[in-house]
Amino acid sequence: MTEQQNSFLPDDEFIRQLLSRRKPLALGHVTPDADAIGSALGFSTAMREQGIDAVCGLPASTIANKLDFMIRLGDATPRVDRWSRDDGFDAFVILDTAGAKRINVEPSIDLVDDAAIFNIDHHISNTNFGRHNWIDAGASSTCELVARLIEKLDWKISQNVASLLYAGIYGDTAGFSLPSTSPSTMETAAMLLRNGADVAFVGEQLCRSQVRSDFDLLRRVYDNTVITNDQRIAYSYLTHEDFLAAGARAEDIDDQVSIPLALKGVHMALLFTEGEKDVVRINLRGEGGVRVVELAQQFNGGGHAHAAGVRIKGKPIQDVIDGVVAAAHENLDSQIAAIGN
Ligand SMILES: [Mn+2]
Repeated sequence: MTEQQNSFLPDDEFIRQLLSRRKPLALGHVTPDADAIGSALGFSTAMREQGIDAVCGLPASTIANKLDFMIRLGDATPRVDRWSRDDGFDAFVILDTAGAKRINVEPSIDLVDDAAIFNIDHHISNTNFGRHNWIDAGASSTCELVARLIEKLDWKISQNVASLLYAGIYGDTAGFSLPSTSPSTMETAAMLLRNGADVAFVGEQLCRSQVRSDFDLLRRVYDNTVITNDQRIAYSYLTHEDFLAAGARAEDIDDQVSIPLALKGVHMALLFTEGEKDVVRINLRGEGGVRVVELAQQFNGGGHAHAAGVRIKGKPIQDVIDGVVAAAHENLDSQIAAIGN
């Protein structure tokens, strides 16, 4: 995290350097969510509308079913699954990605140590890996940052760009319902609406368009939910067999942790998923001011204060559950002791 926690805009040098680039590649994080897709595809589309030859790196196979509509909104922008030096990119704009290792596209940008890397993000755990970093951990979403930047630059905001950025803000704030939602978030969303963001379409796509495999997966998340520690921790899990039975993929895990989190009285919710064989992903959420980023960091994960993630390879899912749930109990007990209730 930089000191610029409430900087609403990047500094002049960041903007000057960014505007001097003619062929940037915009990238997001692995297993991209609405904010990663919205910011990478929205910003690259906005750049193209300004005559900049921007390209978006976004492997099609990594997109969740329910976020396919965002790819269609950004269809006018060329997308690549990989990049190479021969492509002639003169900058990398990395969005919504806390560390260089989490970038969604191969090969690693470490290969180009002289590259102009622009890092735009709101994760508190961002490692400032760019040459130019604009990290605002007070922002609801990277899409909010991008929308502010485009507005400041006085660029045209097309209807599709407005919808992409709105979808990212909506996704990261769980429909404007998380503590990260600020007056600025609402103002930014209103600005996007004035530019044609399609609220009903985005809402339908994100909230009311489940394919059958996603629906069947949710059924299993409900069935597998366990409540512990005086009802204060709830977790659920999906084994690799659960994915196969539902016909779902690892990429289809998004905000299903909201199911154990939805229980009354739950302060901390965890979702363990084995979408890929022998890789367990954990989504962590805290409610009512409970933090989860330190718990995630204990297992080499990261994220935001109240929403974080972990990946653990090569361990049986039951061992991961046992270890992490035990650590979650200790962590929550110490947080409650510190608050004094
Ligand atoms: Mn985000």
